[in-house]
Amino acid sequence: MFDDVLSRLGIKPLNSGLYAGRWMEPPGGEELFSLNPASGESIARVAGASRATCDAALASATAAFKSWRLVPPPQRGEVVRQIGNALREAKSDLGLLVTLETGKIKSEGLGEVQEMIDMCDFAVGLSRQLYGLTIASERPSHRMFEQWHPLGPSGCITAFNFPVAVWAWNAAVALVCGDPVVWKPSELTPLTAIAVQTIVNRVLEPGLGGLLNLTIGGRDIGQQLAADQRLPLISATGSTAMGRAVAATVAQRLGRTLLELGGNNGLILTESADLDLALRAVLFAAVGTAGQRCTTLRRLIVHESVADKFVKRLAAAYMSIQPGDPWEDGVLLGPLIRESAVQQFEAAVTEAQRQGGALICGGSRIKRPGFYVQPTIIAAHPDMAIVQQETFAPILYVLTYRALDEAIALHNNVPQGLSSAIFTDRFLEAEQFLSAAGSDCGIANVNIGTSGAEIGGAFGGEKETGGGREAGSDAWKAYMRRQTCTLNYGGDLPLAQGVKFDIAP
Ligand code: UN1
Repeated sequence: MFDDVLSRLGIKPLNSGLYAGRWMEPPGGEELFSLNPASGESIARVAGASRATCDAALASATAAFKSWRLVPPPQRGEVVRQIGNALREAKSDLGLLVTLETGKIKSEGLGEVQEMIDMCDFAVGLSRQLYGLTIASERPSHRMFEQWHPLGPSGCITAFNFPVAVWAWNAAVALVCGDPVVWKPSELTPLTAIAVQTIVNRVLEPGLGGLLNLTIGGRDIGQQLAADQRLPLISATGSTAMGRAVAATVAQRLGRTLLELGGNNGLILTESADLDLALRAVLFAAVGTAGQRCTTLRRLIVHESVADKFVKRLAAAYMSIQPGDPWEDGVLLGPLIRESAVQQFEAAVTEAQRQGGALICGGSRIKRPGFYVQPTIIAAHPDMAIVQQETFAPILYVLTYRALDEAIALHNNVPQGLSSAIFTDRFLEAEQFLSAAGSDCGIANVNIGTSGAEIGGAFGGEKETGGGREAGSDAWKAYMRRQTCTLNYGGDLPLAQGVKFDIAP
């Protein structure tokens, strides 16, 4: 049904999963199947990377670094500008492939490619703004400043749920910073990665083919990247368990990590909130992408005076959402990524009820082909252990509160710290939420849901979310090394801190 789109994106029935300056056939690793989660059927097969061919990708990036680091940053930006244009041309095809392979709805698939394009535009601007500071020296006739140099090839490990945007967050910035990239996408979404590689190759080949490399495989390939000294930076997005393993390996060799891990995002709904606005925000944040964003709303902390009224309206809205094929216009609910995700959803619903939660709506698998589940609301209480966990599915736990202090304490009382929101018309409440004693997350919103951040701001979070920041602000600094330089243009050699070290004349 989508053969034309697949062929325009260079997807064949069997594809090489290894690009190391050129496609390697066969790449020697295990074979993977890409499934359409809306039907459970195979889309195409991918031959994965082996240890040896993954090494070829590392060697390709290492060789490319030698010359790329010397290209002036605005010229590097020019290459990223061309990649952005190639993505613009491919937007509708690539967006559809994202939908086919992840099950996210059409407008979200297209939105994801738009996020890549936005990242390229951002990085082009950045290529002329890799600023260092000038620092006042305490010594006469001395000048002190800092400059930023390319760090080296970077490893980029991405998750299934944003299979291409998160690569763009990293790759577009890494490239203007002077760093080639070795990408290990999720083995659940290999085709979108292959399509992206094919699109960027139109710009990079011949000549710059070693800058962006691809190595598709499982955990062992991720660990190979994490362990390799040639990659001074590993940027990894995924579960907290994955991040812990990657961080431990990279720390062992004293490398740098940029981690974007689990979220358990909360929204405080106050008495004064605009409930219509809040309803729309909660729906998108909790049900959008079938609950499979790291920014998905998982905990609604609602003032007891509005709880019944709001939750009743929310449940009615939940029940009006019909599942459908995610590529059809107007569909809002697509599938989860795999059968195992449905099982985790079912186990979490059962466990939440065992711990004292009350099912308000949803709770079951939807009987149709593919991996669909009902968007689910569960009335919870704060000491339910499951509320502390991230289940990658559309389950929303509802908690109630009386005083804002209590709501903020409830909000912060989880191990993760990615995204957060408050809905209020009161200035004092909004400011309290944004204060140092307020939300402890990397992202804090007022009258906006927890998901759907735009690029430009630094994205990431605290605690078990891993502390990394990408996609905006000064996140580029993670991809460069800082050098502090002091120049003496006088005839004396004054020492800092007034130290004297003169030999007798
Ligand atoms: C993710 O789920 O890993 O803010 C990233 C958002 C998106 C990015 C999500 N722009 O929801």
